[in-house]
Amino acid sequence: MDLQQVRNDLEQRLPQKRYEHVLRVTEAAKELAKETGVPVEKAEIAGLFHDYAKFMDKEELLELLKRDEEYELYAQYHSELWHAPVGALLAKERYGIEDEEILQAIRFHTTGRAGMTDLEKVIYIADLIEPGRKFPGIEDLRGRIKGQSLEEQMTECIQHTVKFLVHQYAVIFPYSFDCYNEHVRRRKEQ
Ligand code: DGI
Ligand code: FE
Ligand code: FE
Repeated sequence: MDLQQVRNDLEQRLPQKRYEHVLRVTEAAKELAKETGVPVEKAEIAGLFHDYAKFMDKEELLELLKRDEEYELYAQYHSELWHAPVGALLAKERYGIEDEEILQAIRFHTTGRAGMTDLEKVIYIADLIEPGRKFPGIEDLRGRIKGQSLEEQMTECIQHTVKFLVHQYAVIFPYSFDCYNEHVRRRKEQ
């Protein structure tokens, strides 16, 4: 796969700030992958494609989503979530990415899920904490996950997201809760 071509396509497709976010997520994901024994090449591809479908029209996203086996589920939730499964679909169709692990990492980068692979966690965490992210509590979150295992980092990150969503009375996608519950259960077992 010609990753330079992918970067050029992304630069054309996305607003500059979003493109820069994608590059920072990719770098953060490669670094975290290296630290945790996850294939760096896969992290790079998943990182580059994770927001591929961001900034498509809601109508276009919904049209593509209709071909997804979980269309009925996603259609009931906020359109902000749709770019993740649609990104995986387009990575497969337009770029011939067949690696299921990479496709799942793109698909679940927004919500997480129960039973995430290490690659999925790497992309989820990198997306949340890349150096350009500025939200209240980010410094605290970065501090808490520093030097922790991938599992611990993911627990902190999904807790942060669920807390943030609850705080704004957002409707929460069931997989986000599944992810949170699984991680908190595991922590209590330890
Ligand atoms: O695409 P990004 O901005 O880089 O980040 P993202 O894909 O992780 O998240 C996109 C948005 O989706 C972000 O504002 C948080 C929101 N989100 C994540 N999980 C849920 C959610 N929104 C709702 N309503 N429900 C969720 O479960
Ligand atoms: Fe995203
Ligand atoms: Fe992102």
